[in-house]
Amino acid sequence: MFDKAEIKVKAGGGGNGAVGFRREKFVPYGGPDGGDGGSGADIVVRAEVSVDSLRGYRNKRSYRAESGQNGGGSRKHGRNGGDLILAVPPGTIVTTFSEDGTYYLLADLEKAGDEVVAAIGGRGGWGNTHFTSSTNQAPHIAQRGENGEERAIRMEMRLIADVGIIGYPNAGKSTLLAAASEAKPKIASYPFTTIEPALGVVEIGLETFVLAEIPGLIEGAHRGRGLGHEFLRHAIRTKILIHMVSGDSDSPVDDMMRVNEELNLYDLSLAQKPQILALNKIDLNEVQECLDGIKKEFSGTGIKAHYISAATGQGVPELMADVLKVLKTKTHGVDREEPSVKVFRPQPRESGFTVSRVGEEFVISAPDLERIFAGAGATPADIRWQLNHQLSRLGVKKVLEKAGAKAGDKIRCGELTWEW
Ligand SMILES: Nc1nc2c(ncn2[C@@H]2O[C@H](COP(=O)(O)OP(=O)(O)OP(=O)(O)O)[C@@H](O)[C@H]2O)c(=O)[nH]1
Ligand SMILES: [Mg+2]
Repeated sequence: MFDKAEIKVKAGGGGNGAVGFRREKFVPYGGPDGGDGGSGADIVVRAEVSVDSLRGYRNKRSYRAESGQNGGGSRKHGRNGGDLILAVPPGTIVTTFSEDGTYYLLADLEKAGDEVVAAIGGRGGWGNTHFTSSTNQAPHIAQRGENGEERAIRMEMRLIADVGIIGYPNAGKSTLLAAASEAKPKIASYPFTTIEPALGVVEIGLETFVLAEIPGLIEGAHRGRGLGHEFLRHAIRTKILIHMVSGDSDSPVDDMMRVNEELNLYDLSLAQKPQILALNKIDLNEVQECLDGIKKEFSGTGIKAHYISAATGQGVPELMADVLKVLKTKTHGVDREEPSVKVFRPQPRESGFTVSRVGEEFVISAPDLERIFAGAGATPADIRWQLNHQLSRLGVKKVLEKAGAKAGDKIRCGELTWEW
């Protein structure tokens, strides 16, 4: 079972704005009519019922969305790119990670229809019609489209089981799963037989629930020892836990407490899930002999336990009936209130600017301004005048003057350099 994928996504870039003028008889430049560029497409990760694994993302690791088209004359707006939808199974968690290895959560796509924009498409650039003013009727500048966002994302699918079986290796989790459902997990007398969560459907009369073996849980699992770290996240989705301890252990009560401590260290919500304790292997003579002592110890802790033999099936129907009873109280309680479909929206990008002095030049860094470019046929004087005009419009002029810029000083912004 494949339940994790790491991919690269790149949203579409915005189309460039156009520098264009209406053609009119005897007027060298009719009014400006350069259209805006179209927006680049977003990359959206969406949970869909028709998808049941992340397997498809194992081979293709890199995704690009369509770019927006450039604007044209006659105010023709460039076509927007169509969003690229990456379908994943419900229960997928999307995280993104930066180069320094920090992960942060983008979204938890719990149900079908939940979606998140994993990479935002670039905005289209403004055509020259946006740069007119009362004093400048023939702007020769336009704006390039923004680059599409590029990200590395990780998608992880959480199993959605109602009930998880936890416990040390060899406790008999697989044996119980096999006894209670049609599942046929591998059973063997050595630890770590099960290396991936195994699922089965338990039927009781007309009612069913999904039971999952959460394998590999040992001390230090929360720090990545054993396999526990890999799988504890699956347990987070379950509503209740069957905590299995082996009756032939030196101290079943200690085992139980140590596993609970692991849960606590991994995630508090896991530790707070209702647990049903199942002491296993009561068919063994050695367990029978000390069963009274074990029962006393457990009742001393106030915990109600089921005493079972997963191998012979003794006590298993009673255990499952009890599980179903607790499950029903959980399902009809607060957990039932399903929120409506969630759509995660990324933060809008920052605009704004900074001015710094680099040697003789004043350098303006401003995402929106840096994308301004000069159209063909513009004279340097035109450009200088128009750019300076834009700077004052955006309030950059004041900041430049404060920084000491005087007429004739060199200003640089993106690829353009001109005189103040
Ligand atoms: N006598 C007896 N043996 C059992 C019982 N339940 C499980 N076993 C044995 O205990 C061993 C481990 O059982 P599994 O079901 O593989 O245990 P597990 O908890 O799934 O172990 P891992 O997957 O390795 O973590 C096997 O040899 C089983 O046959 C039981 O009720 N009685
Ligand atoms: Mg197992």
